[in-house]
Amino acid sequence: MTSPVLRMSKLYAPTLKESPNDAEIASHKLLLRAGMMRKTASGVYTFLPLGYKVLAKVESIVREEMDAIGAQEIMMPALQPAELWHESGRWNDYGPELMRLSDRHDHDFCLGPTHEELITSLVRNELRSYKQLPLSLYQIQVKFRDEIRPRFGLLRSREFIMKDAYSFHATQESLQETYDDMSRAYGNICERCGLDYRPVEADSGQIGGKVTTEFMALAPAGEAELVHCSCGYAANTEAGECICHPTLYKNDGLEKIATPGIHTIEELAEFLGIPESSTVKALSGKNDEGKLIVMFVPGDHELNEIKAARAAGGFELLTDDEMEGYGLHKGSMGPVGLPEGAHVIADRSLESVPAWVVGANEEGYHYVGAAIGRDFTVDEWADLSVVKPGDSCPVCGLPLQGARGIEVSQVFQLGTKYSESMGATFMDEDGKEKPFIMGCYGVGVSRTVAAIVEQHSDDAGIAWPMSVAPAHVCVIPLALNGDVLPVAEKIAAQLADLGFEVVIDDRKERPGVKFADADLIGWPVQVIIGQRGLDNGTIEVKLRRTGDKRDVPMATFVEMMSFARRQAKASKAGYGTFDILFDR
Ligand code: 9G3
Repeated sequence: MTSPVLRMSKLYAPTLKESPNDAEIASHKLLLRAGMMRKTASGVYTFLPLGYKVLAKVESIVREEMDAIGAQEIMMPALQPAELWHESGRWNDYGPELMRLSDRHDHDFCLGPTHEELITSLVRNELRSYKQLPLSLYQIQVKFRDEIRPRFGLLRSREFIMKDAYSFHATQESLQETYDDMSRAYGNICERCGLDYRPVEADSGQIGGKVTTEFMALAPAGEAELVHCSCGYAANTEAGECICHPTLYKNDGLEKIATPGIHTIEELAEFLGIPESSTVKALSGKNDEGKLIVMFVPGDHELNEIKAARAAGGFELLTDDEMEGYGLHKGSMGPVGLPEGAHVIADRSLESVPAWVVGANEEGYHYVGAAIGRDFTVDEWADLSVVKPGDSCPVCGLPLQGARGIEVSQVFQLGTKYSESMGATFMDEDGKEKPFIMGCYGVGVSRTVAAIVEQHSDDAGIAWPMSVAPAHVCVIPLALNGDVLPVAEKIAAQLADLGFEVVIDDRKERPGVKFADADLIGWPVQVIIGQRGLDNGTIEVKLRRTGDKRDVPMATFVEMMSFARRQAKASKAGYGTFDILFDR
C-alpha cells in the first residue's frame, strides 16, 4: 500500500536555526534542530512526528530480526511490583537509579529499568518441561533509569526505548545457540541501520566471569573507549588484552643516578632524553589479605585496575601515608631494595626488557640498567596494562587503532542467577527439577537513533540512511506559480505510486529556506523542480549523503527511480537504492 505524500506545509516539524546550549553533541543538537524531538524534562524526551517515524523504523528492523530467529514478542508492564525485586535480592542492590514509587494502597513498585525479574516470574509457573525449551521472548518497551546526570540527549536519558529479550534453556549448548543467533541478529540490525559497529567481547575472565558481547557504534561522542583492528578484533580498553613493546635503554650494569625533583614518568623520560616506553612505572597497593603488592608496567602505559585486582587477589593503591610507612617514595619507587615480603608482579611485556630505568626507592634517585635476576626478582608476570592504540592486536599482531564507541546493544549469558533466586525450574528428561539456564539481550532502540545521527550527519544537518529515513524523497518546487507546483505534485504522486515515501515542500518559503531544512532534516534524496529546469525538460536530483547533484531528464526520471529501486544491490542500510541513480 503506497504511503500518502507528506506536505511540509502540514507537517509538525519545528526546525530551529540554533540548538539549545545544553546540547553538546551532534545527535542531541540535530534531533532538536530538525524538529524531531523535544526535551520534556532532564533526560526525558518527546518524539515529534519525524523523529517518531525514524524510531518506528528502527523498531521494525529490530522486530524483523527478532522474529527471524524465532523470538516471540510480548509486552510486559513498565510498572513492576517490588516483591519480585525482593525475591531476586536486587531491590536493595540499586540506589536512586531505580525509580521507585508506591501505589494508593502503599504497595511498593518500581518503573522497570530492565525485566529479568518480571520475565522469570512470568514463566516459572507454566514453563515447566524441557519439551517446551528453548524459548525466547522479547519486548520493545520503555525503560526507566534515574541517571544521576542525564546528558547527550538520547544517549543517556532517564526514560528510553529498549528491545529486551530473554531466553530459557535446558543446556548451556542451547543457550550458546541462541546467544549466537542473537549476536548475528544484532550485527544485522547495526548493518541495516547503517551503523559502523564493532562487536566487543567483554573480558570473560572479568570478575564474575560474565560472558557478554557489546555492540559498539564507533563515534567520537561515544562514552566507551575501544581499540580495534582491521582483522575484526575489537576490545573495550577497560579489559582488553594488552600486548605492548617497551624498549631497552641501557644494560651496562646498575647505575644509580641523581634525579632531583623528578617524580613523574614524563619528567624522568625527559630528564634522560629517552622515550617513556624505556622507563618502568611502579604502583604499590595491598591485596585483600593486606599483603604489600608492588606492580610494574611500561612507563607509557597505565595500570589496569581490573587486571591488577585479578592478578593480586584484590589491589587497593596505598595512600601516601601507607607508602611512608613502608619507606616507599611515590616518585621513585622500584624493585631494587623493596621492603621484606613485598610481592612483585610485573607486566609480562617487561620480561623481554633485561634492564630497567626505574625508581631507586630513595627520594631524588633512580636506577638505570637495573637487571632482572641480578638486581631484583619478579615474583609474577601478568597482563597488567591498559591496552591502547598502537599496541599489537592479540589476533593478528597489527597495531591497534583507537576509537570511542556508543554501546547500542548487548548480549549476556545469565546462567541460573535469576532462575535459582526465583525458583524457576523445569523438569529435565530424567524427571529432575532444574533451574533454567537463561540469556538476556538488549538493543537500545532510542539510543540507536542517536548513534545513527552521530555517524550520519554534517554541519548542514542529518543524512539519514535510506532504511531509517523519515521519508525517502523530498520534492522541492522552487516556486508555487506556473507549471512548477503541478509538475512537483505529479512527480511526487508517481514516486509514491512506486512505493517511495515522499514529502513535498509546498511551503511559501524562499528556496534557500527549503534547501536548508531539507539538508537539516536529512531526507536522503532531494528532487528540485524549477522553471529553468522545466524549460529544458530537466529536474535536479541531489543525494544528501554525498551532495552529488545531477540534472535528470524529467521524462525518464521516474523510470530511473524505479530502475534504481529494482536494480539496487542496496547495502543493508539501503544506500544502493539511489546511489545507482548516479552510477549509470
Ligand atoms: C537496575 C538499574 C539499572 C540497571 C539494571 C538494574 C543495567 C541492570 C543490566 C541489564 C542487563 C540486561 C536485559 C536487556 C539487556 C541488558 N542497569 N542493568 O540490570 F535496577 Cl536501576 O539491564 N537486561
